[in-house]
Amino acid sequence: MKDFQLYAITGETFHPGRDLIEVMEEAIRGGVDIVQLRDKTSSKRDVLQKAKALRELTKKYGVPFIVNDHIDVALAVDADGIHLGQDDLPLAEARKIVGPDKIIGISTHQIEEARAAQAEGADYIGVGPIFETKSKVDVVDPVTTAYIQQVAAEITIPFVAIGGIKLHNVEQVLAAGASRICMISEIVGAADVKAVCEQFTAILERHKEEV
Ligand code: TZP
Ligand code: MG
Repeated sequence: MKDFQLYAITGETFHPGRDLIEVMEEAIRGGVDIVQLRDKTSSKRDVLQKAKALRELTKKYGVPFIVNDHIDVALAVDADGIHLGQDDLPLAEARKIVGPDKIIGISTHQIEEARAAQAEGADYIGVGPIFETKSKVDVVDPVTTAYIQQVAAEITIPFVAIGGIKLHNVEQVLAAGASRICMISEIVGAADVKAVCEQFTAILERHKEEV
């Protein structure tokens, strides 16, 4: 898969009154290089409509588009991949459905899950929640940056840190060994989405030069 560093997930509750596509376009223009549609409340039909619009947008900018949970929607709009949690369809079954070419990302909260995802052929893993987050209801306790260190030392597939990442704590995440970060609220809830993404991009680029 094409590598990425700044991953934005949708979260419409964080931008009331602002259009999803407008917000995500600003994020991409600020440096977001992979987008995920994550919608736990809308009807399948509404998820499909949003996925179609995001597919069009991401195609225009050449940015990979991932759908959370809804494998059928991902296939229907020809998304680049899907993202699954530990309670979703197991990776092997999901792979049978989407075929060899789609990206499959798996959320992990402990090293055993990371090892299993890698062994089963995940294209990338999510590592988190690093810090406290209000964006996920059933979330486990923060895994802290110690989990990033563990993954960085052992796992060879790409991993992305997630959960409570903000401009004020991102340096801790990068110092622990992450080179890809994923956010909902800090990006889509920003007053100036593009500017925040530009700041994260600059921090990521600076960090790349330092390591
Ligand atoms: N998975 C682990 S934490 C999280 C997800 C989807 C929520 C991240 O949102 P935020 O607002 O960046 O903390
Ligand atoms: Mg899920």
